[in-house]
Amino acid sequence: MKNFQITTTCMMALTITSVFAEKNKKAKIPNVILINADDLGYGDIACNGSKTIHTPNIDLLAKKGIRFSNFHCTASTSTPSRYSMLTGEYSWRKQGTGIATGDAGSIIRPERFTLADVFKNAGYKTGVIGKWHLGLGDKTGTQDWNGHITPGPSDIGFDYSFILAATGDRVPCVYVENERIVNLDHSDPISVSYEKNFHGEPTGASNPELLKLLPSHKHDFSIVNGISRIGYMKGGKKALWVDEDMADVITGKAVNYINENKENTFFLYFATQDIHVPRVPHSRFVGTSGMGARGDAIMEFDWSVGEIMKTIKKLGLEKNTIIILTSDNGPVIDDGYQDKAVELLGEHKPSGPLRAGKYGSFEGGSRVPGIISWPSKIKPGVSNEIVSQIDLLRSFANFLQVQVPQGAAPDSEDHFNSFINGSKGREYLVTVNINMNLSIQNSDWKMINEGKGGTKIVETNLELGNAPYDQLFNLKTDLGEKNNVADKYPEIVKQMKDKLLQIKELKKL
Ligand code: NG6
Ligand code: CA
Repeated sequence: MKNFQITTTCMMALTITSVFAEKNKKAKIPNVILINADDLGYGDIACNGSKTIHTPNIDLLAKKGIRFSNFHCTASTSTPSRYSMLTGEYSWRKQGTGIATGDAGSIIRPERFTLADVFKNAGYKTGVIGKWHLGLGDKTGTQDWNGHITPGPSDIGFDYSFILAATGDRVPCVYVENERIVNLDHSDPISVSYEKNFHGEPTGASNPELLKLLPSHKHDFSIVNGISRIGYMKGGKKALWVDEDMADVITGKAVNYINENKENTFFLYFATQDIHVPRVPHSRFVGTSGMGARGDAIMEFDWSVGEIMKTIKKLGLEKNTIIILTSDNGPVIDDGYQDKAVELLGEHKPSGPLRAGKYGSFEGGSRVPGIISWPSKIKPGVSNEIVSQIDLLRSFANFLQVQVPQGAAPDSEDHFNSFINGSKGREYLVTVNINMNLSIQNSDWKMINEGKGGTKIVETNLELGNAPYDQLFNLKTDLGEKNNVADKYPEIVKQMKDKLLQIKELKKL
């Protein structure tokens, strides 16, 4: 009887889904392309006020859509930020959502309802191309890299995937297409370890003479393409990526994906490796920013955005395609390689007017570029409303009339109208830093909860915002978070702390 009930419920869900999918098809619902850059700071794009960088394609996108000045990811590092965006759940509710190794098991388990499921249930074709960093396979360190690496993106709503398992600086340095390594020669199998090196394999630490880019800290394990990484790998020579070609490869895949799906309605999650380390842009971008590898990688990212824009225009899809451009966390200058990013930075301010950047609790860590264009519906402009990537899930679900299962996406709110016409956004937003310390903000105030951890990552020269006491900043008058006014406004600190507690407790899964 129980089984019968479950089956009936499932079938009803399927029927409802397909009715909506059919209806949506007829209504010419928009394609959606979500471009997520890696470590791109608020101040790294010209349209956010920077005079030191040239980003013509991103600026054009902003001109056609809404540019948000208060657009947030939920965490100042990649894995938790991406986790929240795809699941609609704050990462700090779930263990194991810190920065993932390249051999991490799937962090978003197959039973989870995701942003990709929203689109899939609405009848879209769904694809992810680029940086994944959410784990693959069942358990950490046990994947069959030479076979079907499952579970993976196809288990959480993506029909198609062409991804890097983790990041550019972590092994395995191969592309994984639909959960299988691309160009794998089975006579040269791949082994991966985050514990120990494979016998006789060179590393950055033991063989620096083999390196074309030296590490500045850590990143001295296995060597691939003359660059030492985090983690050890062996084999798979034909499958190894060439960093200089990565933007061309993934942008090419994204363009193909759009071309192949021009008759369908599609959702493409395009997550670039730019501008994360190692920053090794293609030679045609080298020297274009006058700022060294970091600036050149921004130029390369801008090019990728332009290729996507050109493609939808050429196919006549521009009017009815929503493009969302954002970043997974704030900026960092030296993140582990001697790429002269610090020396050549000049006057450029990667966080713009914001304090600090990646890893930390200050605004530079989680207030990121945010642009949304949809030429047939959006009136171009600027919005100062608080919006967050975590709300994409419920916003699109409600827009597409897709039912979010009970208990799923507990922190995601419907702010479709804020995304599309800049109307009132979120009231409160919680963000988390690398030390798991929480902050809460509204449009006036930001309270960084007392927490543990050092004040700075010395190697990256980035403030973390940790303090053993509460900090309060008035974002309206002190966007740069220079003056901690917690002592002056204890009642506001209390109100923010109470709200944080309420959010923490009310929404336990
Ligand atoms: C850090 C790495 C950094 C980068 C980061 C993840 C060291 C010292 N630093 O641990 O280089 O890889 O993890 O970045 O190893 S993220 O954008 O993917 O979160
Ligand atoms: Ca990142």
